[in-house]
Amino acid sequence: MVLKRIFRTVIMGPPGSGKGTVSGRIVKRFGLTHLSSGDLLRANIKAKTELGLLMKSCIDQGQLVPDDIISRLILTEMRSIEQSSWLLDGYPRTLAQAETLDGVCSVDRVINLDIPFQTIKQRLTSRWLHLPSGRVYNIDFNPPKISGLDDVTGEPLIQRDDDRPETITRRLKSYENQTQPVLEYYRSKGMLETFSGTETNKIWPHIQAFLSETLFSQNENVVGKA
Ligand code: G5P
Ligand code: MG
Repeated sequence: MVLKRIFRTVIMGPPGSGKGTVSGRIVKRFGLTHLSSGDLLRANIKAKTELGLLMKSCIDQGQLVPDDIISRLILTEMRSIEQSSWLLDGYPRTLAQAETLDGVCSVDRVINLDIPFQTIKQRLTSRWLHLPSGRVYNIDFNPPKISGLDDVTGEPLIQRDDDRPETITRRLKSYENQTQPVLEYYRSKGMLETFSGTETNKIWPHIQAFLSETLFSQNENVVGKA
């Protein structure tokens, strides 16, 4: 008999390390449900919700939004996917957030993208985004078929306000100070799997092999999308 269970995973890495790009591939290949804290915040900003308006300046300045606000937002959203296997992108990124997440569920594995900061700075200045779906493009790496337009919907692409060079530097600093301790937290629990490199296409086969092994080993089959 095939055992079916839910698989809960987190993807971590500095700003621009490819969390969104790799998440898109994991969703396509393994059917996990993707939940990105940054996409959720940007959707709130676009919809001009009270929370979005409050958080916009914080995000544009490259600072983390307060723990209680992001935790409430993410945990509310997680209720609708609790019966699916999921992939959290961008949360948790402080120790307080990691402890909050631990209080509501147990994470199975944490994928860590270890990409040099210099590589990241070059990538982010040429990133383009389809805001409604979170699909990311890059002029050098994966350009849209038609310049400035989303491949799937044909809608216009935007550049993120927090992708200005001085803001990128601040985001990397905040990653070092506030998020790297979370990596230690998961490493000490034996949950962290690190993938190092400068190119997503070279890292991806290793992530794919790791997930295939983890998800389908010992006759275990995870539950995909609900
Ligand atoms: P986000 O939205 O979570 P970040 O800063 O963590 O933002 P970001 O910028 O979204 O991360 P990413 O998802 O890791 O980066 O990377 P990506 O978008 O896939 O790839 C970056 C670019 O590189 C793309 O153009 C892609 O096409 C290209 N690329 C990928 N691979 C390659 C490659 O091999 N070669 C090349 N040349 N290009 C490549 O959070 C935003 C803000 O929201 C708040 C904070 O203010 C944060 O700054 N926030 C939170 N605050 C508190 N707590 C939380 N948990 C929060 N979550 C979000
Ligand atoms: Mg992202």
